[in-house]
Amino acid sequence: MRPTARHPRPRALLFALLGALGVALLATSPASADLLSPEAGPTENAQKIDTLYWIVMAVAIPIFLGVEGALIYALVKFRARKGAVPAQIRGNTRLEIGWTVGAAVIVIVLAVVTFAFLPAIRNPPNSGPGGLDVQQAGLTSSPVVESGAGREPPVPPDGQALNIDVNGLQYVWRYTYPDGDDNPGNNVFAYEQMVVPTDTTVVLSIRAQDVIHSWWIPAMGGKFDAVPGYTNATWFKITEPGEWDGQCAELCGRNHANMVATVKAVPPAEFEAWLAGKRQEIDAANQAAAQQREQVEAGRPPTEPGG
Ligand SMILES: [Cu+2]
Repeated sequence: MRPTARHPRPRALLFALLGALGVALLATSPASADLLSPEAGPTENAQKIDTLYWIVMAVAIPIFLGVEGALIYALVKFRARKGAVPAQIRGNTRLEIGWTVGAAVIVIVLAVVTFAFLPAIRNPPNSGPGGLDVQQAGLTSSPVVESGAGREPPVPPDGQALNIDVNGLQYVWRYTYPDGDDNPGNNVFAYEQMVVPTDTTVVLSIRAQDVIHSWWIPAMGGKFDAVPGYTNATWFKITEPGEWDGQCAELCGRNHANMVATVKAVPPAEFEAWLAGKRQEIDAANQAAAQQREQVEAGRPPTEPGG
């Protein structure tokens, strides 16, 4: 049967499908962000991860091109031809020792470079001069409610960081802020959007209360498993105001795709105003709930809050 508009060739159909798949993949925003390396976001640890990635690439790409080039050259040059018999070579000690030692040296150099980078990726620095003074703001406590197994939150050299508790639940991220005391009952909390002060070292304790989730703001470098019964930790320090999007990166149920997150960095004064506003909102809601509870207990129908 000749191919017609109604019966296209299977191969054309395959190419069209592959093309559509390629366009779909490229159209997703993470794909167009940083094609070959992780995002180098607004925080030092993400930038260090990105730099390390490029150092490894600078070594790996020439090796890849060299090996593939030699392979393709040999495939073409020495391909089977009628009557031609290639030279029969067995072993070349110098060459074999050479590529074994060469490979070992490359691996050792990469390991040394990686270990040199690790401390700056793992350990948070102090807050900058324009950052929030957490001691003065009374936000030194750690709001982590649940203790158990896990990684201790990293501490900057001067011991001053804004500790935020990140809790993954189906299907939203909940952030609890410190309030200066160890009673977790009246801490300020927020969902989905995490507001943080600029130039301030922010340390996250990451956990989950139902199933496994994964905290992932690509620009902040790395994914962090949020596991029930285990507290994970990471940090960031953002110098300029801005907003960075993320997404739960562990399939956690049917609304996993909607489990998004944003980190919004604002100047310290704006952050404190936001925190105070949140506290008022939460207090007002608690009062309204208490009022309704009283009315229900007294047998009267509850009125709308504020009505
Ligand atoms: Cu999730």
